Amino acid sequence: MRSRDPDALVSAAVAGDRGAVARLLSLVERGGAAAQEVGRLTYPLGGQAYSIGITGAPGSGKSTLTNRLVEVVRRTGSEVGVLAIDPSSPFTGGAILGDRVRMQDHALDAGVYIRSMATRGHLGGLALATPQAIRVLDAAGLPLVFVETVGVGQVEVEVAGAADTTVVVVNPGWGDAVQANKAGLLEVADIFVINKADRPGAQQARRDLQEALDYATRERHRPPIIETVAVAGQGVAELWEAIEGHHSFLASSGELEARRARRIDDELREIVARRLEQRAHELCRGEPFARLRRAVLDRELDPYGAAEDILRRAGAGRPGGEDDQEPSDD
Ligand SMILES: Nc1nc2c(ncn2[C@@H]2O[C@H](COP(=O)(O)OP(=O)(O)O)[C@@H](O)[C@H]2O)c(=O)[nH]1
Ligand SMILES: [Mg+2]
Repeated sequence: MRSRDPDALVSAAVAGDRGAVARLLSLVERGGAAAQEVGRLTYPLGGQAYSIGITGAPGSGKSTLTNRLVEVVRRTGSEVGVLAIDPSSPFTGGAILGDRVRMQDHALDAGVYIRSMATRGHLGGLALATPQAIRVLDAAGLPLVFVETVGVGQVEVEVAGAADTTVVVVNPGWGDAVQANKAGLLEVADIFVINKADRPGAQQARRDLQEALDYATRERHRPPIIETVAVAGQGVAELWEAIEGHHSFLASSGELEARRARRIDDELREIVARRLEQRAHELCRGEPFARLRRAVLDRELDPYGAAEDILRRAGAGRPGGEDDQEPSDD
């Protein structure tokens, strides 16, 4: 199956051709019209997959843990997909390779599909490419998808939080990072893992987390804290139980649907925002734009007036439309 035609690739992927899945993910990774076409074709076929985000600092043991979780899941007979999202520049090829090597435990298992993904070139980057990639695996019939992301920046945390269940991995002695990432990571964590529990400080890390969670008084499932030694497989079965427990909780409380609806809201807003941003760049160049800039520089027009002019010509009025009227004085 050498075709690059999205239609043919999707049919092949649905029929179980993993090479076609790989090529679809490459199209998603590259972005543009072909990626959009992949999304259009795969979306109606999906809706079955459950996604699990694994996030944490670089080196916290996400890949090792994911690898072990895949082992546990495979024992239940379920097929599984793994996406290792690499948010960084082309220069971190080594890190991607590292994940690939580690994941080679499963290289001969046809029930496991593993892929590292960079998202350069995708309009909207990680935040928009990741759900599209999950949809490819969903359409290909993989019922479970692990998504490994580095939980450092705002965008990465958002990506991690876009899974059905989000696992945040910390290490003993991670106190500083807890402080630094507190807001973002506490917000998205459904389950905390203290990995490398073979090292000193695991109890302190647990107390730190518990205290931080006490402050985050929100009406929701309080994230359980699981200790693991991923290199030895310790605690991994408990972690999988916690993931399944969270899944059941979401499904039975109706929160899974609510969550997915909120994610669609976020995604739609993001797509529209990216499109408008792109449109803004297109509108703010060329001859008519240069003339307006001249007028502003010559103080014939103020910047807002010039922007109105540009937007009017683009067929976009003021944001808020009729509601956006000045308050009257009476
Ligand atoms: N001592 C110890 N080392 C671990 C454990 N889990 C992972 N590591 C090691 O930590 C390093 C980083 O692990 P990796 O899974 O690549 O982390 P990632 O960057 O978060 O994906 C590797 O050298 C692992 O062997 C653990 O539970 N205990
Ligand atoms: Mg990794």
